[in-house]
Amino acid sequence: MGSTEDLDYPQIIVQYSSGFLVSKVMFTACELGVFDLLLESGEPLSSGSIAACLDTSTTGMERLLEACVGLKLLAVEVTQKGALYRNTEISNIYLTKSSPKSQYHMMMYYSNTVYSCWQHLTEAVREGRNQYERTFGISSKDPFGAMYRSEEEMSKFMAGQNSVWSICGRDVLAAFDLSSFTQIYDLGGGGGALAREYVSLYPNSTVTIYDLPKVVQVAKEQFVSPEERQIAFHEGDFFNDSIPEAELYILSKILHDWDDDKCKQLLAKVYKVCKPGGGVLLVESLLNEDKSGPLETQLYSMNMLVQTEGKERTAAEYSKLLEAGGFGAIQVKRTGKLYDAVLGRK
Ligand code: ASE
Repeated sequence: MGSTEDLDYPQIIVQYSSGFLVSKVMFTACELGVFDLLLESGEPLSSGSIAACLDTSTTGMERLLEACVGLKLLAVEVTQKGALYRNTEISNIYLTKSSPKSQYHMMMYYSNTVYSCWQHLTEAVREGRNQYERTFGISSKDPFGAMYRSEEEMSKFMAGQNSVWSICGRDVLAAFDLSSFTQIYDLGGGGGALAREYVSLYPNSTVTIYDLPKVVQVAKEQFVSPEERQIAFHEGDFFNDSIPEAELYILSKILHDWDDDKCKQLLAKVYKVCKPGGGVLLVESLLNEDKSGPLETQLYSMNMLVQTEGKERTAAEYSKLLEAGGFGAIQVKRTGKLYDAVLGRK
C-alpha cells in the first residue's frame, strides 16, 4: 500500500461530487429525445440539426452532446461538415423510448420525482422519515397516497417500475424452478411487467395482479392488454382487504417499502391464505450481510428513507421476516443483477 498521496483519493471525491451532474446529463438527453432522434435518423447528425429538430438552443445542445460523448452515451466523428453525433450501442438499447429494454421511464421518474425528494436528504436523515411534506406539500402518513398523488404521477411510477423487469425480470424468476406453481398472485404487481415475464417463462401459469383499485384501472388502460389471457387482476389493499388463496405469492419490491412490523403483518396474512406446499417469492435488492454493499442497494436504501417507510435488507433479515410470518425452507438466490430472489415455503 502506498502513502495517502498515491491513493486515488482526490479523484474519487471529485467523481462522487459530480455524480448527480452525470445523472442529470443522461436524464436530460433522454427527456429531450436526443437518443430517439439519433435512432430514427439512421445517420449521424450535427448539433445544429439536433437542436433544430428538438427545438432547443444550439449552444445548450452542443454542450449536452459533448458531455454525452464524455459519458460514452454518444460517439462523435469530426468531418469537413463539423462534428457529427451518433448513439452508442448502449444508448440504442437502454436510452431510446422504443427499445424493448428501454429504461427511459425509470429515468424520467428519477429525474423528476426521486430527484426532487433527494433535495431533502439531509432532513430525511435528521428526521428518519420520508420527505413528501417538504418536497410536494402533501402528508407523508400514507406513502403510497403521496406517491400516487395524481393519476399522472402514479402512471409514471408504474412505467418506471415496469422498465427494470426488461433487464432483470427473467433472472429473478428463473432463480428458482417455479414450474410446479400454476396459480400465482403478484401482490402490488402494478404495471404488470414482472407478471408478463412470469407467464412467458412459465407458460402453464396464471398471474393475478393484486393492487389498489386505481392502480389496477391504470394497469388495464395503459399497461396490460386484455389479450394477455394469463394475466388477471384483483383490486384490493393487501393490508386491509382479504387476499385470495393461491399457490405462490410474489412480493416484488414490496417489503422494502415498509418497516419490520408491517412486513411481518403482511407475511403472516399471506401465510394464512397460502396453500400448503405453496410459497412466497420475495424479489428485492439484497444487501451484503455486513451491509458493506452493493453500493447500488445502499443507495436504494437511502431512497427508501426519502420516499417510503422501508429500507433495503440483507438475506438474513428477509429470512427472519419470513420465519416470523410462518414460512420455512427458505432459499436465497443472488442473481448478480440489480434484484435477487428469496423463496419461502408453507
Ligand atoms: C419503491 C420503489 C422505488 C418505492 C419507491 C421507489 C423505486 C424508486 N422509488 O417500491 C425504484 C427502485 N429504485 C430505487 C432508487 O429504490
